Formats: sequence, C-alpha cells, structure tokens
Amino acid sequence: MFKPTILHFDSIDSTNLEAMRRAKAGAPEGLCIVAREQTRGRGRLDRSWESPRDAGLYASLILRPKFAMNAWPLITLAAALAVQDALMKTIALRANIKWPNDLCVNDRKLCGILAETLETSLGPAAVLGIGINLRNTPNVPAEATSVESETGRAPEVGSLLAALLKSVAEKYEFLDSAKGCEQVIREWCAHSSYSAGRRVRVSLGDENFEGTTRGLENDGALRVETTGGRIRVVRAGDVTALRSMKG
Ligand code: BT5
Repeated sequence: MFKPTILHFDSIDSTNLEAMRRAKAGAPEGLCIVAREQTRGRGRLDRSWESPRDAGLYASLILRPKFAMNAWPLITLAAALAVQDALMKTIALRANIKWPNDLCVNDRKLCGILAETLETSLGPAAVLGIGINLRNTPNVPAEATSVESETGRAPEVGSLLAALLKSVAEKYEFLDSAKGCEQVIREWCAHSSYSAGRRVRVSLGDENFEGTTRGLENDGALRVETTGGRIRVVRAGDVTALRSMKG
C-alpha cells in the first residue's frame, strides 16, 4: 500500500532535486518533499519553473515502481489525472490535460509535472514533481494562470496537497494492477481534449510539424497524423493547439 509521508521545507532549490538526493540516500517510496518556495524550480529540458513564495504548491514524491520500466512514462499521465481530480474535488475547478505534462484552463498553464528517473542504491527510482499555481504573481509567465485567477480564491495548500496525494496514490496503485496501464491511457484520453482530433503543432527542438492527434501508444506516446495520413509517434516534445479543432 502506497503511504505518503510529507517533509516540509520553508525554502529549497527544487523539491525534485531534494527528493532525488534523498532517494539516492535510500529514502523510501512515498516520501513527499514540499516547499513554500523554490529558488531553482525545474521544468523539462533544463527549463525553469517559477516558484514564488506561497504562490503555488511545489511537491515531489519518491516512487519505486515495481511495474516494467516501459510503463514508467505513464506515471506523468496518471499524475495529470490525479491533479485534475484533486482540483475538481477541492475547488471545483475543471482543468484540461495537455500532453504530456501540463494542466491548463482555457489554454493557460496552471500546473506542470516533471517525472525524473534515477539510479539509487535500492534500484531505479522515479521522482514525481508537481507544481500548481495557486496565486498569480508577476514572476510567472503571462501565458500562465492560477487557481485564484480562475476561481476567485486560492485553496489552502494543505487540503489541496492531501487531496492530491490521495489521488496520486490511487492512480499509482492502479498502474501496478493488471490492465492498469490500459485503463490509465483510456482515462487520460477521456479527460484530455488533446487526445484525438485536435490540430496541433509539435516542436521536437530541431524540428516542428503540424498534424492532428490520434490517441496514445501503449507507453503514453502521442500519435499525430500528418499529411498523407502518416502517423508520427511523439515521445518527447512540446505540443501547441492550433485554432481549428477539426481533424
Ligand atoms: C514543466 O516543465 O511544466 C514541469 C514543471 C514542474 C514543476 C514542479 S514544482 C515541484 C517540482 N520541483 C521542481 O523543481 N519541479 C517540479 P515544462 O513543460 O518544461 O515547462 C516549463 C515552462 O513553463 C517554462 O519554460 C515556462 O515557459 C513555463 N513556466 C515556468 N514557470 C511557470 C509557472 N509557474 N506557471 C506556468 N508556466 C510556467
């Protein structure tokens, strides 16, 4: 049974970095690092995550999954479902999931998820980092949003965190069950407007292309149909919605 234990910090470089340091030192699955601010909050690909004091929820969980490593990318998708669920239950805010790791409201980013894997003395581990903007502050990008901007009030961090950990635990245990992966993918597709029929631009860093989303592969990769009906499978990259919703 997955049981989170929370460790609070006033200020830290990055909750993901602290969770990785502790995982390397043998910390158990379920240890959750939470901070009021991060001085070096991390996004993907060395990007930063703006984490002003008391303006967001910044949390990282140590996981030591027993399921096959090819299913580990599904942790990000399961976490997105958990954030969506927690926001709905805590503050009745409906957020959309954008592949692979964002939650948005009206296409503005409210939450980012960063799952990182590492080797530790106890075997391979994953650190699941979640940042949710609770209040808008001048530091966060203009194209972002916060719970307060969307609902008129910011939830109490403790209650949102409790709901989030409960939901993450449920989805994570689910991933470990028979047919869990298929069900997470099905659930993700039902809860994300990006899953199918959405016109998108995909940026792979050295290459950009446009197409229409056509669901997910078994490992959570996004299928995008380009000209001539060719399906491209995107495992890492950024996806932006284009205006037309028609596929
Ligand atoms: C992410 O990366 O969205 C993953 C963010 C994960 C943050 C959490 S907080 C707790 C834990 N500890 C950490 O150190 N990290 C995790 P990516 O998809 O690469 O998006 C990064 C981009 O989002 C940046 O380049 C900015 O454009 C934008 N951004 C930065 N700060 C933001 C914020 N507070 N709100 C919305 N967008 C932001």
